[in-house]
Amino acid sequence: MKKYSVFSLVRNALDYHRNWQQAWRSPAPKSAYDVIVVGGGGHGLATAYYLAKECGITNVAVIEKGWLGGGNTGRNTTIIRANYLQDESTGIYAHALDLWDTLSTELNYNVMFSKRGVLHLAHNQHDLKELARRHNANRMMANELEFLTPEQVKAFVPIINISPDVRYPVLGGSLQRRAGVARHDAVAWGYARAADSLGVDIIQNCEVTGFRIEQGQMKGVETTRGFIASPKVGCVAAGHSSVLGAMAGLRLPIESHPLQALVSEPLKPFFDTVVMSNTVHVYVSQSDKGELVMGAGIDAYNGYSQRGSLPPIEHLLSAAMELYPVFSRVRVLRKWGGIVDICPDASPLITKTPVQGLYFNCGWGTGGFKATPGSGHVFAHTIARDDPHPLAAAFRLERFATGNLVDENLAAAVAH
Ligand code: FAD
Ligand code: PYC
Repeated sequence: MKKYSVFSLVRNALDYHRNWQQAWRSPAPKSAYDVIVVGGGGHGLATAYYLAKECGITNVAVIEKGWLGGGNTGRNTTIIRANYLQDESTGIYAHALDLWDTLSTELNYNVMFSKRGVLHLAHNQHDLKELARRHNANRMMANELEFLTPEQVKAFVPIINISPDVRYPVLGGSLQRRAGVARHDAVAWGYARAADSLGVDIIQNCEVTGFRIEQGQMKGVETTRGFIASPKVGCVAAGHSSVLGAMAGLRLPIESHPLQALVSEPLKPFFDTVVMSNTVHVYVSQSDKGELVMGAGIDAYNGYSQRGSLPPIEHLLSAAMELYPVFSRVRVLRKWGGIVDICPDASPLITKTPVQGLYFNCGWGTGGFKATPGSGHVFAHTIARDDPHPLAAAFRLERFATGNLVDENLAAAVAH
């Protein structure tokens, strides 16, 4: 893989990027691949990378209907944590967190993973009990969390309002110090460049419009650029998973909802951690550019809009104002939405399907960015061996028939 130096940056700036080497190729689709990955978000690109790097399958195409990272990967608030309730979730999210630690080196691309801690606030007795339960479950899995009193919360986040007189007073908090944030588009670009250098074809502006399935076996995908053959297709198309499922005759247990976020004007650094507040539906961090990055809950109705409606924004801003009164002088710069696909137990699907050679990785809902490296890693294994990776086994489609759900509605609740 080509190394870049500060001199190449200066040279490229001075010649107006005329000779800037492309980070990945844009090949025409071949007529056939060993594996096709549908969806060029972080999860799809990571899947392709690990297929090539760890499973020795390099004849792979990633088919993306728009541009890389243009889905939820480039629209999320980048919170990375591994403090879920169930052991199965701790398995996959902690695996992802381990991979985040070395991801910049692995990809030779700075994904700006910043372990600034993620603090979950409790605002009522129910929150306190839920945090305590999750806290103990994590400690039993050797996943270190710390419980903070309101005074310790105030010492950790000095601008927070811990007055008991507000609608939702701060009663405590649970802190995971090795959690944090990363740069979302760098994750997509880093995986794309690394996968491309291993021979993966990345094909943008190409929509999958159908599947060719014969006698229950995958034969390939119909696309806006023609038919492409492959015996194995992995769908990683957050927001549109149920649409793709329907193309194969599958009814997935997924609902799609818009989820919104916004940023403020850039400010000097003053908020050096991440604070999430499930009950009042607001989460806040400060980006390296200085913007306050804030998110809300989902729109209550199903939809495919990448804008979202005003009530969640109003709700989030009133909560933010109560918790952080100094924000009242800050201006909002822009807002946007993404389409999240949610399973009834708020856990993902990483699964084979009744169609031989068709696999789905979806249903990460409002919380899949943090899983990106782990999700790609175990999905590549699942596709390559046609057998679920041990960390993915609990997330099979069959759980909705057997009743072995992995209920994470509380741990995911800030945005659900
Ligand atoms: P995407 O990045 O959405 O990629 C899927 C791709 O599939 C898209 O690029 C799409 O164009 C493509 N596609 C769809 N249909 C087709 C087709 N027919 N043919 C070809 N391509 C197709 N998670 C966290 O962990 N922490 C957070 O702080 C967080 N905040 C969020 C805030 C917001 C506002 C939103 C919207 C989401 C947030 N999430 C968060 C969730 C997270 O963004 C997603 O779970 C994750 O990014 C999903 O990644 P992905 O690669 O699966 O999907
Ligand atoms: O899953 O941590 C999360 C999250 C935060 C904001 C949206 N999702």
